[in-house]
Amino acid sequence: MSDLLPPLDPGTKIDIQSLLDGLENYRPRRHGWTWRTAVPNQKMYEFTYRETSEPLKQSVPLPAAHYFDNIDPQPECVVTTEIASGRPEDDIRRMRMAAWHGADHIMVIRTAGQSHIDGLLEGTPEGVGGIAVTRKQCRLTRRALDLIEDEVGRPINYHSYVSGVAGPEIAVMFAEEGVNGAHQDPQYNVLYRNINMYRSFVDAAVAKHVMAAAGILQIDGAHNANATAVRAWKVMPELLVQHAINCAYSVAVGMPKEQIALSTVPPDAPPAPCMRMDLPYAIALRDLFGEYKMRAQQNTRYMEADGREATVSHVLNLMISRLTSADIQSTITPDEGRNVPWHYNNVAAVNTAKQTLVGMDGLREIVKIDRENPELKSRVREIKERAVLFMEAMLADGGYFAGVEDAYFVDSGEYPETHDDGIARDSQGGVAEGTIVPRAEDYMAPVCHHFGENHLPDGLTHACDLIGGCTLCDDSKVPFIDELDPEDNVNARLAATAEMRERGLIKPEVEWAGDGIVAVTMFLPVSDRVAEAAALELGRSMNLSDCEVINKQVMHPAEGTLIELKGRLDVAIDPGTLVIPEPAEVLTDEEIRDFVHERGLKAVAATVGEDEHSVGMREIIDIKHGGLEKWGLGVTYLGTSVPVEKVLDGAIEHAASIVLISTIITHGDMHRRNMEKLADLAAEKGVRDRLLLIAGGTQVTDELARSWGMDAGFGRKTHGIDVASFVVQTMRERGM
Ligand code: Z97
Repeated sequence: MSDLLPPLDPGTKIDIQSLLDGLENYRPRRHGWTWRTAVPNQKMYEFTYRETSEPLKQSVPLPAAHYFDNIDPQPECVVTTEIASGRPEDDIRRMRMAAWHGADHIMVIRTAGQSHIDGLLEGTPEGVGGIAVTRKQCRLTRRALDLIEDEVGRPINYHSYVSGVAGPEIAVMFAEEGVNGAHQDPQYNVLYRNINMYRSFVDAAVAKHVMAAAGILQIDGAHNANATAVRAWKVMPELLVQHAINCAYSVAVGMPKEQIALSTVPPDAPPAPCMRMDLPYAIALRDLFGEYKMRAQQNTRYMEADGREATVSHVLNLMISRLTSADIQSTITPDEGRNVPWHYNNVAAVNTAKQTLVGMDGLREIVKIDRENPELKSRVREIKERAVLFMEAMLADGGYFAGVEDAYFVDSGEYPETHDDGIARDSQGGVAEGTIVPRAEDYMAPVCHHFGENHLPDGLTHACDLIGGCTLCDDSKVPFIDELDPEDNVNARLAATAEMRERGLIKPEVEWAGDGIVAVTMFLPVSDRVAEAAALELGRSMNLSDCEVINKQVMHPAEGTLIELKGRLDVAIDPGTLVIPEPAEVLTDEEIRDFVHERGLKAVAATVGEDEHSVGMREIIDIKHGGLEKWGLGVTYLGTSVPVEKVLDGAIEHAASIVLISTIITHGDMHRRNMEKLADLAAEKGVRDRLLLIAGGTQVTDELARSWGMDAGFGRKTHGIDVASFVVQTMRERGM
């Protein structure tokens, strides 16, 4: 029944409509979590990697990869991206982008407070700050990911959250729809969503049991204490306790240890001396929970609106992952603080993880944590001791539930120190209090993977034989309900952008198709409050609506402020109206170098006439700027304001086959006259055929230069590689 659509074409956008067609019959082709396949000592280009996995079939390598044969090594751990556009149809497109950069664990962020919805939602309503997790949304996403994983050649784990009063129902739906990973931690419900504590643990037992059966990897919620606490570095002992409670409870209700991942986050960020504070914690955690998986989450507690700052914190976190361990490396868009989770910010975060992990490949072999360092040793021990004391005291005080009533958790004191500012919950209160119904003596549920007492008839091996199969055993029984809301649904939203898609119109976008949002970076030479007001005004003069300053940073209180502004640009471009120049072919460094060496190619270069401008020419020549010298080309630079005759004499004297002249000044058509003169002189002296005459300058175009007797002309934005490629290609063509 898994009617797969035709494979994705890298040159074509994913067709959401075709994913919706026949969705009611679509079944996921795979269940359960998939790890990457590690390839020890993998060889790529001239390098051997220690900690990489099978490469992607198709991907976008890091920008610098073109220096290294475009390799795109992937770390051995799973890399997460969190996607929160609020619309499934746009989430999917972003998932495809992220997968091409190396994400293979895709979390959809749920709409704010979905935990409070006490049943399964239907349809694909638009969410706020994330998406409403519904069956249709899950199925649509999994169907898209099935295509995307074929495109990149690597399984992709789809992840969501099993929490709230509807937790067990959601767990069953996830099992049915092939969701591969989920957060599940009853402590999250209790502390952050004020759901009754007993109900949360009863629900968790049922949900975890189902997740275990479906092979869904579980991530706990301990990191939320770090993200919530007033002083995040004080909760380290408590984090260990939270992990311990969820691990032990999960194992007790039947979850295999290899399906249990700890959500661990380095609690601090600079300007705190974070490595010295976070590393002992990471070590203590791994000492105690070595038999479980580690999901290394990035610190979000101290994330501001500056992408650069967040990226550095992320890199420091990644270093901890490399020095200790991480089975899953999480990423957060590097601008959570400004709440603009945009397509390219997801990609930026995934690239930060990929770049840093690959850059630190094998680091552990040569840089070892000094476990004997007295400060480290005592701190690791201290964190563990504080956690044990926490646990012992809580037990003495009546156990977990009593502890929560006593506000043991998320206190900003480092246990046993307390600041009495923890979260207290009433065991007789909270959402869904008093809703636990004891099972009757003869309770019986004819479904598989049911948690707890179930009085099945004697001799029955499969509970669901009584009803001819349950949805977890018989796929065809999985229900589907289509959109219920006539306005808030994916088809209606797609209809609103249909014309744009059909005509191929181009609108800027950060989040939703056709949203028109652009971000403008500007430096304003005034203080920050004035800069903010001025930026909004400037945005309006740029024809942007809904302008908002999303980041500002003082460069100096009086000298100026850096501003990042977002706004909406309601303009669409018809690609049919665009004049798109053919890209000049650029050769590889190796090809150029070989050609230059074989022939010992030489060039003379000069700024001609009465022209003293030499910067442009030097950029084309100098090795420092990626100029012609880079490939071993011998360039004799004759200087500025050189008469054309001298340039030609120089070429003959140095046996050069390439003549580069540069002219910026165009008064009286000087540039034309110089080029024509050079071409005429070369012909007169009988050397025209063995020379390539090339002219450059800000006003020069290839067309003009050729019409004035040159072999080529290069204008603004030319790089050495463009000239070098032209030289090699032309010499080959002409048999020079
Ligand atoms: C992460 N950045 O990667 P609601 N259960 C747990 C959670 O942590 C969450 C929910 C449920 C984070 C993920 C925040 N986590 C984002 C343990 C949410 C979701 O529907 O928002 O109440 O629950 O871990």
